[in-house]
Amino acid sequence: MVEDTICAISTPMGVGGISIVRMSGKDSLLLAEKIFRNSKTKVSDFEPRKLYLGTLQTENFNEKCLMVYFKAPNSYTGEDMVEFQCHGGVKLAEGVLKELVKNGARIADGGEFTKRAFLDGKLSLDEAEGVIDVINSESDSQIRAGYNLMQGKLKSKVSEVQGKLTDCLAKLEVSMDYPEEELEEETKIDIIKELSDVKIELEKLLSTSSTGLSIKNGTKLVIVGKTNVGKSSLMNALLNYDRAIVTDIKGTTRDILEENFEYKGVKFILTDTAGIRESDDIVENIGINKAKKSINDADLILFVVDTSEKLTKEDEEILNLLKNKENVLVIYNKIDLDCKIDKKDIPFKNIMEISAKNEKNILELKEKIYDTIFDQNIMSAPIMLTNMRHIDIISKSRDLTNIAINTAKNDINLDLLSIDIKNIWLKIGEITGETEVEEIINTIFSKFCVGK
Ligand SMILES: Nc1nc2c(ncn2[C@@H]2O[C@H](COP(=O)(O)OP(=O)(O)OP(=O)(O)O)[C@@H](O)[C@H]2O)c(=O)[nH]1
Ligand SMILES: [Mg+2]
Repeated sequence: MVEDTICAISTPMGVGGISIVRMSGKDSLLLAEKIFRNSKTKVSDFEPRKLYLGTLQTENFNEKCLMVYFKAPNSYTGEDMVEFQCHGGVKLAEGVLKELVKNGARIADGGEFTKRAFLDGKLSLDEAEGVIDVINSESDSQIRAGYNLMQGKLKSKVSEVQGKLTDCLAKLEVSMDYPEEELEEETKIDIIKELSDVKIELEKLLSTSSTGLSIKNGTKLVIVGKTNVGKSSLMNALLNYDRAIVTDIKGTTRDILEENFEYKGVKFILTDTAGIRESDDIVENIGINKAKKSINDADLILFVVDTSEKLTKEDEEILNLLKNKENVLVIYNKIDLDCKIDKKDIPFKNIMEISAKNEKNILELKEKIYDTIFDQNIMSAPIMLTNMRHIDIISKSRDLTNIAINTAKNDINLDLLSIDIKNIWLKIGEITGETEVEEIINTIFSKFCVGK
């Protein structure tokens, strides 16, 4: 149990309807008693989880606000907590905070409330990471993934795997205690089966990681093509407003333009680039080089081709740049005009026909992009790995499982097998924080905002 009482402004620092100032620690109620008055009830007699209207006295002003008390262990942090719901505004909230500090509270570090919840056993490490993911979400799917973590779905899976490993260890113990029973062979067969199941479970989780990371970080779409094919028109059509300048002058877009849009709850990061061509213009060439480089960052490359003109050597140069890529969607644009290209010259199978200018097939294109990137089975998987720390731990746990399976198969003694299995158990326990080192715990909580 931590000794001091911390305080922070938990709402953003700006003008708004309400500001919340919160405290956590054993002196929270005592401190509140010094500065808050309600006309009927003494603060020390306040019922937990009930809002009281009253006056908060500070050095420079009196604030009429609401107070709520949470009695340990039934609070977010697991400690005694008090929250004041004040009028919005930076100065006012700062005045309240100063008053709390004057009376003995300490200003909380970023994430310290959640860290206390973790130290009190209210949350596991992965659940706390879910909290930060929900707060930082920019799309519905990020919120869903964060909530799944926060609600302990990954934690349950970790416990399930650890349960299987504990079973294996118990069987090994029996076999080692009664060598005369000749259980050894049977035990090994049993354990190989259990470990193979664990491996399948871990691989199933790992198979969600690339989709999970696309959801967590946003999915990168890069529009490329030669000049004037309608890349910027396509960007505007996908965003549904005029973000990029469109003209019939070749080389209109010279720099990278980036903007986000959401489709089916997923955040897409859309990049428009300069048209690729031979140019003597220094500035344009910088843009063209940036365009070529951005191809490598894309989750999906939208290669725009103007069907109203024959293919040129610029189209061929781009085809050459894309030739070994699998993440290409060819977009035949300007289908409102006569088609002059031979589609056989473009060796990609994933194709969509549109008219960016007339906004024809734009919704269909969004659907195609979504279907190309996301596998429905993975999207509806109960657990999706969205966090590099978790992916790394699960991948190392899978490798350790392989090592243990080999040990079991290679007739090495049971003591060694038992050590291998314990290593998996400890590694996977790092996800929930059961077996995590302090340094990593501190890094995780330092990513939180103050007041959470
Ligand atoms: N008919 C027709 N014209 C289009 C279509 N899409 C774009 N255009 C026209 O093509 C011209 C070039 O469009 P942009 O969107 O600026 O082309 P871009 O590929 O961004 O060109 P750069 O920035 O120069 O590389 C403009 O005159 C657009 O109005 C379409 O679907 N049909
Ligand atoms: Mg453009």
